[in-house]
Amino acid sequence: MSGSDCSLLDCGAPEADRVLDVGDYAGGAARWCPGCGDHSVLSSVQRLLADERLAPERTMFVSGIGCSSRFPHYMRTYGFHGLHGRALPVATGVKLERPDLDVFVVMGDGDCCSIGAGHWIHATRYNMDLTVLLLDNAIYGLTKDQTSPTTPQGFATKTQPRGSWLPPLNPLTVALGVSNVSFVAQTAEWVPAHLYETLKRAYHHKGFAFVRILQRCPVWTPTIFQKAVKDATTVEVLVHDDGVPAAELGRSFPNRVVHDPRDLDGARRLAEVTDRIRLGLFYVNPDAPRYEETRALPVHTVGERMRVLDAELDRHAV
Ligand SMILES: Cc1ncc(C[n+]2csc(CCOP(=O)(O)OP(=O)(O)O)c2C)c(N)n1
Ligand code: SF4
Ligand SMILES: [Mg+2]
Repeated sequence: MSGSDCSLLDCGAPEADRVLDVGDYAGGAARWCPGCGDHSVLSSVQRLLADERLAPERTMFVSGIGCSSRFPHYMRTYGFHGLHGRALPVATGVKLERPDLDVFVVMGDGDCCSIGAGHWIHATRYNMDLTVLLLDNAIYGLTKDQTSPTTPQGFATKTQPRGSWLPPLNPLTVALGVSNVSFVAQTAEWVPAHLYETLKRAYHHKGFAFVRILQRCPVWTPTIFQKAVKDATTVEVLVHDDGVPAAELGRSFPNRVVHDPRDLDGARRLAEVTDRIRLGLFYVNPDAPRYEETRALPVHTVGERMRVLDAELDRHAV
């Protein structure tokens, strides 16, 4: 659409002939603080949409409430800036009614791991075809410095000025512990090549593609990723032919761990480690059943429905 008068919804050109570039996916000017990691995620997502030639009118961004949840405003696609913690139920409804849409979900750590945790667990199990981004800055950013479930133990905030009392929740091990989990990856917004490849791998996964993105908040948690940003040797990159391509990271990230992302037990072991940061695809199962498909089975009679239900339950029986 660049250089033409095409609007989001009324482009005269046939879809196949449209030429879209990154700028065509840019919405309003982002109002995040200078240096906020959300800017980097936005750039990567816009680039992904341009590279994948996604039709803006068939692409949807759903968010909750938080700094990160302003994301849909900055995309020139459809969007739904919802309620704190409720991005996933909205996205589930959208995808059920409009399976033809590409649906992206953007949540903060408070959004996803605190108030929205119940939705997160069940949405993981439902495994609907959504690309789900957790922008984890380990703090409630928008509401100005409250401890979140992922705040490191001992880190002082306005709500826990003597330091967070508890060890943080680990979003990776939580996601990997949910039955029917189908895709779990971790990346960091300050490693744009890895961020982009991870988003791309997640977008192409058919199912609930959960990506935890480590995100700097220079205002409230300026120190927590400092070591990893300054010293790449404290980071380990998961590598595998079926994983997130990491060749572009070149020599800057020398520490590599070969990990087959089909290995769930291995993924759980790798995700448990908290003394260093690991980036890559922890787990993928492209065959996990998706709710939109199991729900849409072409059955009509009660007997047929019972048989399908029995077969589905038997599949999960130990
Ligand atoms: C039901 C409800 N509870 C609380 C709030 C207040 N609130 C808005 S955003 C937010 C936390 C945001 O933190 P996070 O989800 O981590 O996003 P960030 O701002 O860090 O990107 C809270 C507690 C709200 N808007 N609605
Ligand atoms: S408060 Fe933190 S998370 Fe929010 S926009 Fe500013 S830097 Fe980003
Ligand atoms: Mg946050």
